[in-house]
Amino acid sequence: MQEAVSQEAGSFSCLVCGCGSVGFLILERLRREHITFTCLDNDPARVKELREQNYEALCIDIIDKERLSGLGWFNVVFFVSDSHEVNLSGVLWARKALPSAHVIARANDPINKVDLLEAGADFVIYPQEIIANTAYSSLEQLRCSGNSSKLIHILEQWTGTLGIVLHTNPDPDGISCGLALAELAHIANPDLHVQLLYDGVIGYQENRALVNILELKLERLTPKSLTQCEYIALVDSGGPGINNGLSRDTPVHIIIDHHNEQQISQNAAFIDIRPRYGACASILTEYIKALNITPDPKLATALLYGIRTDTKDFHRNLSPNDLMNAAFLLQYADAELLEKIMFPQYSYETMDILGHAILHRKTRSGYLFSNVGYVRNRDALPQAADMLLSLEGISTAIVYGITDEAIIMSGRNRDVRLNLGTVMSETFGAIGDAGGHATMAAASIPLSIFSLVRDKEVLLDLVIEPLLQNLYRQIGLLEENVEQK
Ligand SMILES: [Mn+2]
Repeated sequence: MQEAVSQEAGSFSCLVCGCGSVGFLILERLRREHITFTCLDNDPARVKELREQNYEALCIDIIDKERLSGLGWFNVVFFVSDSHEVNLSGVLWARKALPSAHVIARANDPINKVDLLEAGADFVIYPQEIIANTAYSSLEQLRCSGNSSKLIHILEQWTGTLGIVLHTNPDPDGISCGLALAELAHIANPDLHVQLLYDGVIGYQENRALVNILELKLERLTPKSLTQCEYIALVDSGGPGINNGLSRDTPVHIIIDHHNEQQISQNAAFIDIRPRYGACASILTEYIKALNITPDPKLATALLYGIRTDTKDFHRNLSPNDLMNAAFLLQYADAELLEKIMFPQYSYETMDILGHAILHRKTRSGYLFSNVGYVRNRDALPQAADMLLSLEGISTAIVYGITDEAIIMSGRNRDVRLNLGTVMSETFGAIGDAGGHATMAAASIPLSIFSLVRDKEVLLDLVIEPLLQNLYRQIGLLEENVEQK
């Protein structure tokens, strides 16, 4: 789906057909904004008046297709005469002659609107009072926010069910993005059914609080739930199988992400990956802004919380956009709701894992490693790594443990010379799922047949050494000198 404007970058021009009261307001606005345009009307007297006002108006009848075709190429074409039949004929012509142009038509009643849309108009406006402003804002949106318009345009065309797949063990950033995309899909296309799907567990007491307090309906990602989806969207994940429960060959239609993993070749209709952004919620907030949508308090609160947690309260991977988007959301967010989500109680298990991580830490040259043994709640690992990174003298903290299915690692880093995401992916990418950002990364190495071993901690002790040796080698640490401290 090509964007109309991208065809002739730099030379943006409009054609205004019909220069009555509405058309004239549009001309004035275009001139004020220094946008190149051509205008025409079929009434010689009107054309004369326009010329007296320094508009180079042409005397052409909209139904004269030959003369219209001689005018050349335009990015946007307006048909805003008083006559519905004339406007309709113009739309039909433009759809054929200028297939990639954005066509805006004026309707005099709702039935006209349906006719014009069916004829291929991209946007239909009425009544008069708002015509000029609406027309201009659609033009502006088209120019400034190609991506959000494109997303809406794609969603509009779909029928059936859209499955929004969150990542494995979804975090607030992913959850809020799923919620935002569902809202955009609902606005673009109320008939499109949307399901939020996830696998793993909703760990972290704050994440559970987010889901419960906002009363979100998240469903399990299963082969059955997948077959019910005609379309799949990924938020906060760069491709199928990258930190989500999809197999790598699952066709995916939308990808919105801020991680910089190597992207698997994708034929998705919509891909927007911005590694510069601290949170994926920031990207979704920009769509909301560009589309002039007022987010409801729940959505604004969720997105704000997503940005806050992914940037660790504006301290980590922060971009100016994250701050501006957070400021935008703040006007709509519910402070009381945010308070409830942010300060829930810790579970006993999380507290135990944090305690274990502190007691079993080993450090060397600014690196800290900690074995937390068998865990059910894997989300306690990044919390432990976060906490241990604040220990004096530590620039990189890596916490590891074992679940029923995998050996898991979570790392946090503030040493600018080290890209922890790259280290993890180079060390463990071949045998598991691994990657992340320079400052935060994770790895998960499946146990496969060894998942049958009953004593997982013994298994971990048996296999962890060679894995750690590889990691030490990657980061240039002499393995024998990692000591308890
Ligand atoms: Mn994220």
